[in-house]
Amino acid sequence: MNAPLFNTINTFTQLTEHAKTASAWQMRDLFASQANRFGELSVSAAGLFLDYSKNRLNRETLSLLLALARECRVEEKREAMFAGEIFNNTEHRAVLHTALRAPRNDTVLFEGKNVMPEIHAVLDQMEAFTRRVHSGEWKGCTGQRITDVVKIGIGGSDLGPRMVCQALRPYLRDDIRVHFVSNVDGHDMDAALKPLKRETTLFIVASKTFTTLETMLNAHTARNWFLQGGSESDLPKHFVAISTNAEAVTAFGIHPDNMFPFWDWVGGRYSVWSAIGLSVALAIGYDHFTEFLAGAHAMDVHFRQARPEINMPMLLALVGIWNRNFLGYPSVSIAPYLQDLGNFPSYLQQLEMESNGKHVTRSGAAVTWHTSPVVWGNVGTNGQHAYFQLLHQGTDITPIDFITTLKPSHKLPGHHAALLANCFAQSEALMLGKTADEARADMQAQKMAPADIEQLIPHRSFPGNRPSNTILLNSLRPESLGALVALYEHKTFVQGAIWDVNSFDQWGVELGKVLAKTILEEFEANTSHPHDGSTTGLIGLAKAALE
Ligand code: G6Q
Repeated sequence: MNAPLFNTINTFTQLTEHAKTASAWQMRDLFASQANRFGELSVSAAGLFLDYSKNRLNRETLSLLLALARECRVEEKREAMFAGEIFNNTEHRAVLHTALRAPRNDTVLFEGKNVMPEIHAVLDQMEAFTRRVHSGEWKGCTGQRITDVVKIGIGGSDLGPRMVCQALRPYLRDDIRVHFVSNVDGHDMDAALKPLKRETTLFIVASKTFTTLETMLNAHTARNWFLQGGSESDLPKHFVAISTNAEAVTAFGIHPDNMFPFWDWVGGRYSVWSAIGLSVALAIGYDHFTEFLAGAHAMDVHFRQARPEINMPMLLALVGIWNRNFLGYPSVSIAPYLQDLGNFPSYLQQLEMESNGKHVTRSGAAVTWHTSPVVWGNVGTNGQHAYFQLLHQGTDITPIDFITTLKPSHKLPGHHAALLANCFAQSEALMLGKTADEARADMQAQKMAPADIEQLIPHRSFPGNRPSNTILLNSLRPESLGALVALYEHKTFVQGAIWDVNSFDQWGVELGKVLAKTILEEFEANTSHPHDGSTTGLIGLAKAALE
């Protein structure tokens, strides 16, 4: 789909000019001059609330950004994705993760065929399997029920289920424990296996391609561990696979009946909604898994139907574009004020950076504008006691997404009010900063010596004017988590559409996979390939140590 290049369109020039004025604005003043700024610059959708008023923008900025989205044909591109067109143009694939969470009776066409029956056949397979495991009907090799699941997979086949299982901790069943192993570092698998018993453990090997080095090595290690005390004929009771590659699954020795398929039109980092979510269903129960899908679907409907002015993913994306491309901020920090969202920054890091960390347009021309910012972060309040110093007073300005819930899932008194107070205080402090006069008044109140006060003012005053969004959920439940993840998926989509990059390939990741295989062969077969001097030197040191 051809759209004019981002930096050649009219609104790009207008926004560039506008940003020159905006960089002098103080958010304090914007709040003072716009009485209902909070009401005007906030939006609700699918049970989520987004406050984007603490950004350096005004009504004119917003209307220019909305015009930018129109000029970049974001809505047309959105429809092309939902309609199953070959949107991933470098891999010749459709992009249909949204169909995975659509209701059974919807029609989603891909190459003229409705994909919904296939999707729901796999969901039915997942449901039947999950219920058999939970009821104890699915038995291990000695007739005992499964108590532990080891989910093996990496990247897009790991981060989603890992993040969701942590986020929905209050929903975890107490009759089954799900463990995640992703790293090829043997310490990961070793630690996971140590407390487990073969006869009550189920391994899920999740890999879209079923060729990924780390996952295949971990899967073989798991199989060898199992076979030390079990027999080949017992494997079907203890190993299932999730993949698009049936041939490789069979070659590994997993029975086709134990395979849960998905499709090449589901990108790895968009796959938690597919059979890749089987570990989630086992951990929290199938019904809660379907609530998670339903929450995402509610956000899909909103994204597809709401006018751009009140469209949450669109607005979140446009504010990000403003901060990245016009105000020039190089990174975005994610600050969930919720311990259970501890893995959410890593999840978003992959979603946004792998999707939009691109240097050419969809048609292969070099981009001459910035694409994905660096995405990083950690939970609050912990981050406050570590790197927030840089966010307040460092030389780079880093926009922050604060994410929290109005209600906790626990009943411990006092904690949630303290958490929310900190969360809101941070965005306020980042925005307001502290003037020299305010710092002076504080120190005078502490009866400090005037000479000390003047010396300390540069250190104890803050520039402020630092942007943030706040996303509020009522509580962290499967539906609201589904909506939150879908919000960021669509934000990523909109930004990729504006930057005119293919958000659904990952050739950089593929290169790393290929090169690692070559070097591994050099270790194992003691062959050598030509490399640069540094890599040759490092390989030599490792060969000597591994001998
Ligand atoms: C995701 C990426 C990447 C991928 C992993 C695992 O979008 O492509 O993170 O998910 O490399 O790949 P497999 O699922 O094929 O093992």
